Amino acid sequence: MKLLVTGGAGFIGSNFVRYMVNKYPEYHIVNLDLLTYAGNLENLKDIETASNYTFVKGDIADRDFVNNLFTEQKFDYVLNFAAESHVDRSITNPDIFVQTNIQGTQALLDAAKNFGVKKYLQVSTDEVYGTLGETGYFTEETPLAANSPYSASKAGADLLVRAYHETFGLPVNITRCSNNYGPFHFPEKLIPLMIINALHDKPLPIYGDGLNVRDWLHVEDHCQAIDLVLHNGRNGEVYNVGGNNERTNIEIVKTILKQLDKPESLIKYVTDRPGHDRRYAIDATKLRTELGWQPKYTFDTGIEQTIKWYLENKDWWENIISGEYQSYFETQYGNR
Ligand code: NAD
Ligand code: TDX
Repeated sequence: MKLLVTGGAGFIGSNFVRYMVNKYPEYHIVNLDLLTYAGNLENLKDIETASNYTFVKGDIADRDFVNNLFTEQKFDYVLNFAAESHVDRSITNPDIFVQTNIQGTQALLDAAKNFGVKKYLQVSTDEVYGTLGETGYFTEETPLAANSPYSASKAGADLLVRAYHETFGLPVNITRCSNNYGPFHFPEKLIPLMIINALHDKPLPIYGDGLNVRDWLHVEDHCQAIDLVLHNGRNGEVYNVGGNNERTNIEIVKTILKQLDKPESLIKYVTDRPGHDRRYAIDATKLRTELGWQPKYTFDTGIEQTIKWYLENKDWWENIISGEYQSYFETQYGNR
């Protein structure tokens, strides 16, 4: 069984590659990644020499490249994690989001169709459903109502996946997951950014009133969900993945400060994100009842493990924040 995992050098992709390489020694995992600012082979140091793992550098939106890869190698499964993933970057530079997230997905779908893969799995997001008010949950039937260029590009990709199933009979699944956290999370995202800033006694920028709600899921629980959908998901179905861990952003930041024994005076309220979705909350009943998914972490155990990981892996994030990311960080928050 040969799996193509795209975006396997990013946060969730690298956790998934590790999970699969260790769990299925009889499978061969090919990791295709462009190594953008968010891709980092350091994330996979511990398994890079495993006999059932290969890395290939390339762009999912480069049709010739993708076609050649599928001609050279016969993939049974394709799992597409590769994406531009950061909402704030999609506000300043939407073009690359359309290119990678929509055109890249289409190039992979064409290859999956033309080379007859057994399943194409698209890793999507709850952000395609837009925003919730104070009550209610996103189910798989919630209409798509994306609000950011990022989520619009993911919604466009989801519709292409659906269309390739309906029109061409391609075997597909889509997973829509809530906010992930855990080891190897890139430090532009809320939780790692706050941990690292707090450790440096730097201000913690909270957008707006800090009362936006996200439904947090430990990345290992997400990996388990994708494994279940890959093997047992019904053809053509969407599965929501969420941990039932709704927290306001300010609660998250206060939890981190408390665990690091840092003062709340580091919190700095800054201009809100344009189009900032107010609340996300996932109903994962389908995944739990149909496929028997059970998350391993509560938010309390997960955040403790994550903070510990960042404390024990300073070299990993110091390398990242000392590079190109530093200038991004300064333009992003320097004048707020
Ligand atoms: P990430 O930004 O950490 O990683 C993305 C990876 O994709 C990087 O390794 C990057 O180099 C690679 N990549 C980017 N453009 C590429 C291209 N054109 N060709 C090949 N590789 C390319 O993202 P993440 O947080 O790990 O998210 C992975 C997937 O999960 C994305 O599709 C994202 O939309 C989805 N998702 C993420 C979350 C979350 O909370 N992080 C939640 C729900 C869904
Ligand atoms: O500095 C910050 N201050 C702040 O208040 C940052 C970076 C974020 N925030 C807020 C915005 C959000 O309400 O924290 C919340 C989480 O923000 P992000 O970490 O940027 O995540 P989010 O926008 O919710 O999107 C994430 O989850 C869904 C991923 O980046 C997406 O790829 C995924 O689809």
